[in-house]
Amino acid sequence: MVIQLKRFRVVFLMLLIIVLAACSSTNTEGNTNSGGEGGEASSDKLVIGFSQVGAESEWRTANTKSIKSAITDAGHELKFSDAQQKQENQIKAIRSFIAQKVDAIVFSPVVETGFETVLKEAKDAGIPVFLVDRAVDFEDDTLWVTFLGSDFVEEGIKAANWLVEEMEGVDGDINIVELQGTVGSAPAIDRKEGFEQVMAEHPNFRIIKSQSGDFTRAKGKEVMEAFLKSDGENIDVLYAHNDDMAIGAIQAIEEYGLKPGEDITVIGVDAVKGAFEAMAAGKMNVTVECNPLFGPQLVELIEAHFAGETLDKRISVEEGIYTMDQAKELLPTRKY
Ligand code: GYE
Repeated sequence: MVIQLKRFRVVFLMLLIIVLAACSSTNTEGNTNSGGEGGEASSDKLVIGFSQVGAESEWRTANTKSIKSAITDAGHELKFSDAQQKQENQIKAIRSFIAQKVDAIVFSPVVETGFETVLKEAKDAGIPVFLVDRAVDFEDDTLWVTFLGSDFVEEGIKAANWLVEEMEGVDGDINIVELQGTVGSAPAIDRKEGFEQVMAEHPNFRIIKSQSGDFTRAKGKEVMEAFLKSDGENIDVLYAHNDDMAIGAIQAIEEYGLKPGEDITVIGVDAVKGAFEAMAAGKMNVTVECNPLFGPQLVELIEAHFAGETLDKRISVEEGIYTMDQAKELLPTRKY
């Protein structure tokens, strides 16, 4: 009886060891897109494909640099693709990453919709997708592991709250022109929505013109020229969805013969160095921070996923708001 029991124990222990070994080998070899459940290959050296939006702004340049160097500094291999703000280029890039059997895809979608099919292809190939900076607007949230980026609605709210406070005591209507970001992109949709939410409670603030400047300086200048042509002296405020468009518009305002920062209050978003320079020169009034330097945080998340951790579906970057009077002091400390 005793001998039998001992034998049983030995057999049981052996079985346990086999089961445990099998489990750990599925953990290192399995390559399924677990949509946040982790349990993938070890993070020793990963091949990561990064599909970036483009090179349209100072923000984007800083973001690309931060992500690229965080990936390579951590010893991973990077495959990079710049979509030049075109959705079809991003779809092609993702398909090519799938064909090359990368371990993970980092993806900043230029617009919110129209990527379901290609992300489904990545999921079917067992490749986890990490959304960065811009979110998507579709139901199936198993198509990506996590989203890492800013709260753009909150940025619009911050810009509007600053303006309401700044204009306190001013009688009559306040006429605002708005330079929107890329049509259909998350930051353009959300920065508009957040700003309008606050404005809805203040009927004397009127958005008299609103058009896309595609997040670039050149387009920002061009559209501002058109605004000035039709509304000229009536414009009190410019709300630009990013600093680059605000900087382009500042040039248009000067060429028109008005003083940006004085005759027209200029609001931007991003808090890039160019905005601090414009504020230090008295030409821009405020910028809402949108921090692009999340490369190291992203790599930590990718590695955590491959180590089997479950990640939240949305992870936010913390940021502030900066005004003209702080610009000279803060300019030397800005990292992007
Ligand atoms: O604000 C703008 C860039 O998606 C947050 O894209 C990003 C935006 C940023 O072109 O400058």
